[in-house]
This record gives sequence, structure tokens and C-alpha cells, in this order.
Amino acid sequence: MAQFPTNLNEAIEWLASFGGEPDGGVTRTLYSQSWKDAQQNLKGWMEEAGLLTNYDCVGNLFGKLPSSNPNAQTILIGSHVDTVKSGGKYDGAYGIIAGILALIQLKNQFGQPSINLEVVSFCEEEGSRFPIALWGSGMMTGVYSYKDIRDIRDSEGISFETAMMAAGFGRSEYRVRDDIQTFIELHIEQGPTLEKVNKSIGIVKAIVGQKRFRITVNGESNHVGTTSMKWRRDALHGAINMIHDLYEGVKEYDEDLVTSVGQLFVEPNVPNVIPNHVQFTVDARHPNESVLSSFCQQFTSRFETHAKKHDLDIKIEMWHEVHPAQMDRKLNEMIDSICTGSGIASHWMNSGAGHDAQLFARICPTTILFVPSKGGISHSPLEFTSTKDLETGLEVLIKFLHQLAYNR
Ligand code: HGY
Ligand code: MN
Ligand code: MN
Repeated sequence: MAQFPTNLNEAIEWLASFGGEPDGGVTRTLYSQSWKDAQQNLKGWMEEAGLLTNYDCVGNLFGKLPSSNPNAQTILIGSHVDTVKSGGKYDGAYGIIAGILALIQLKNQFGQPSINLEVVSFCEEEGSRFPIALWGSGMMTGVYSYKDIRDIRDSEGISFETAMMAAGFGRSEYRVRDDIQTFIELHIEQGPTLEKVNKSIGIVKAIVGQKRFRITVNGESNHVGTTSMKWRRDALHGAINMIHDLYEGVKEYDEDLVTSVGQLFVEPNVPNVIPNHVQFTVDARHPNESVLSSFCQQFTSRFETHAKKHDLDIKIEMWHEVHPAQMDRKLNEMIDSICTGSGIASHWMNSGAGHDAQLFARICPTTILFVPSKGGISHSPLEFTSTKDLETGLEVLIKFLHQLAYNR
């Protein structure tokens, strides 16, 4: 293959090669070598396509198709280049690739737009290396500043600032842009809805809010054989009761409430020693802020009750919170009529996954559109979307951008 891809499928495989894993998954965490290779190669592809490229000072990468009007505002399209550990080829990547291909086609077919069109490859969204998520869009929308990453480290103890500086970023003050008029993200659904209702495009009304916690439970390690059950301070026994109550507690709410314990560490993790230290995570989500808050209050107080019962110390830290976000109705109605006019079946729905669009909705008209995920699988090497569905999403994006940015 030439150095840069010439079509959607080629581009998906090409981008997935940066951080490709033997199991077919992709691991491309913030400021890692595979992350740098991906950003640099995307920059090369954008430049070959005739887009004006630049990085901002935290590593978001941009490719601009400038308007004929020097004072024009900008329509930003794109998604995140980072992945979860051994994630899929499409989460984030598809939105960047479709953005580049859309600008190439619009440039070739219609020339200069009347509004700047700019594709962005956000540096980080997942929160899979450092305990902060939506870093790239969070800096662009003023949600974060450098103080939010001070003192945070990855699982190897590398500080965020060290990793950011080593990748060549973080060396100047961040200037929040004031020219972004609209943000549009094209993304895989990461769930089963579109497949179940047999529709090709998801028109997203709202993105759920989420709260992510790190729970640390400390007890006392001791000999399994010589310590009677009544004298133990067993951190894992306490944590298991907490986690059991978490999953039972969800049943007291409507089915839009979801939660999971994704990570669990036990120390000393030895078969004949009573665990004295457990750390686990909780990720809880709901489209309604007050329902989400009430569930989080409920489980945290139940955790404290179990800690007392087992004579354990407990620390509950919320390290990530993002509020539910409404997508722009007018933009969604445009997508709806593009789909109808093109004979493409669409479906109005909510997003259970968080997205960069969630933060842009705070500062400008924003929407996100979905294409189906096979079996609803995502954050896995088995993540898959058919070429036909990928192409349909790109077709709608191109028509949408043409309506928004030409003959205005
Ligand atoms: O976790 C999420 O919702 C997103 O995929 N980062
Ligand atoms: Mn994801
Ligand atoms: Mn994503």
C-alpha cells in the first residue's frame, strides 16, 4: 500500500496498525510511541490531502480546509485517536478517518467552503492510561487546565507532565479557541440498538452523564488458617459485600441506569493470606443527572456501612464526572432529512457511551451520529462495523457538511 490510505477500509486497517496487538486489538494510549506514530502519520495524510495541519499544545491534531472568507468561523469534525487497552479498530478512529475523507471529497468536488472545515484527532478521550478522561476536548472547551493533570500518574508511576513533555507537548499556555461554530462527531454506536432495530444511522438526542470512582479498602493481612473469622479485618470480604450491594442497588432504578466494576486489585494476592488492601473502580451512568447522583449517594453510603461492619478503612474518590449532554435538535433534524432524502434508515436514540461531543455541547451547537456495531460489541478486539455501514456514515457526513459549509 502507498504510504497513506486511499479509501475507508484501508484507512481503518492503516490506523489500527499503530498500536496493533497480536489478539487483533489496538492499544494506543496517550503520549505513548504508538500514539505519537498515529498522530504523526495522520498529520502526513492530512498534508498529502492538502489540509493545513497543526498541533495544539496538548497534542490535539488538526487538518483544516480553509474558507475563502478570512474571518469565517469553523465547523470542527472528528474524534479521539487514543484507545482503551486492546480496544477495537473503530472507536474514535472512524470519526477521524471519515472526517479526513469527507474534507478530501468536499475539496475535490466543491472547492473552498464558505465556512472553515477542520478535522480534529483529539489526543485523549478514554482515560485508559491516566485517571483523567476527555483530556483533548476538555482543554479545547475550557473544562480542564494544566492544574487538572498535576500529580497524576499512570500505573507505572510515570507522571502525566513527564509523559506530555516527553512527547513534545505541554510547553506553552493553552489558548481556548473562539472560532468554533459547530462540532460534529461520527462514531460507532458501541451498543446493539441500531442492529436490533435494523437502521443504518443513529441520530443521538443526548449523551448520558457518567461518574467514575476509585474505591480503596484497607484491613489487616494475616494467616488464613490461624485467624478466626470473627477477628479478621478482611479487605476483600468487605469489598465483595460492597460490590454485591452495588449491583443489587441498580435494580431499584430504571433500566437506563448502568454501572460496572471494571478494575479490581487485591493485595497481597496470596492464597493463604487474608487480603489487607483492595482497590476497585465504579463507573456509573444515566441520562438524568439527579438519578445518577442519587444512585451514587446510595452506593457510597452502603460501602461505608460495610467498611464499619468489617472494621475496614475506606477511601472513595470520584476521579471523573461528566454531565449528561443534549445534542442540537436543529442539526439532528438536518441529519434526519438527509437520511430520508437518501433512503437511509435512521433512528433517534441516546448514547450510553461518553464522547468528546459531550463537552462541545457546552460551547456550541453539537451532535454525534452513529453507525451500527456488529453484535453491539466495543472496547474489544471483536469490535466490527461493515464497510457498507461505514460508507453510509461517511455519505451522510459529506452531505451534512456540504449543506452546512457551502453556498452559505
Ligand atoms: O467509556 C466511554 O463511554 C467511552 O468509550 N470513552
Ligand atoms: Mn471508547
Ligand atoms: Mn469513543
